Amino acid sequence: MEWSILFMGPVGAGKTEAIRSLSDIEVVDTDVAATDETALLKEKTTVSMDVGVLNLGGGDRLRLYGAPGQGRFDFMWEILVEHTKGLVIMLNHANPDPLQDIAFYAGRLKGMLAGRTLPVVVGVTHTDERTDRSMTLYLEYLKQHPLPFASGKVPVFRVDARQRHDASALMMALAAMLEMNERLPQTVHGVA
Ligand SMILES: Nc1nc2c(ncn2[C@@H]2O[C@H](COP(=O)(O)OP(=O)(O)O)[C@@H](O)[C@H]2O)c(=O)[nH]1
Ligand SMILES: [Mg+2]
Repeated sequence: MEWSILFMGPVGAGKTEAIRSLSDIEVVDTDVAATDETALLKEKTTVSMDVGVLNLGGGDRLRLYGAPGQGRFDFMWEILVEHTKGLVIMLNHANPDPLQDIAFYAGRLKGMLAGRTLPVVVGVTHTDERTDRSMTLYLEYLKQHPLPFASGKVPVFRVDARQRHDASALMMALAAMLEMNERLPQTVHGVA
């Protein structure tokens, strides 16, 4: 099987770094020339998107996409979200208000997914830079504000995106959820 995975989150959360750590191919850093109202008058704005591949063995692989961080590139977000089978929400623990970040992405994703559900994992980076702040922040937030587009429980991982081991743990969790989603309907169907 092959699944497309989308990494979303604020600039600096480690999306590019995680995809670089994971990818078995050299990461393609696509510079997409995008025009908006101002750009029509002035120069082109360049937005960077990452593309990588992670081989899981047995012919299974994940295609990894890092979404551009800027909210105004909505058209790209919509295309990426439409085609993705799983989501990684990356958060920077050292940002001023990471809960505001998760709320922002949750809101946008809810709108774009329009009732669809899919496996979601949360990766929290830069925990080495904010040791005074607890990880339970995220678990409590998710308990109080469950993600309506998540097909199951949303695991929260402490991730240093520079470490392949950390990023892999995130991917293994997501791959297991994807595989369950593929096989469970068949099993249920078979039993019924
Ligand atoms: N100290 C620290 N730096 C990290 C961690 N994770 C990622 N980084 C660094 O944070 C910076 C921003 O990461 P990047 O992948 O460019 O973020 P993006 O904007 O989401 O693509 C890079 O220099 C990463 O190496 C972490 O857990 N701790
Ligand atoms: Mg990036």
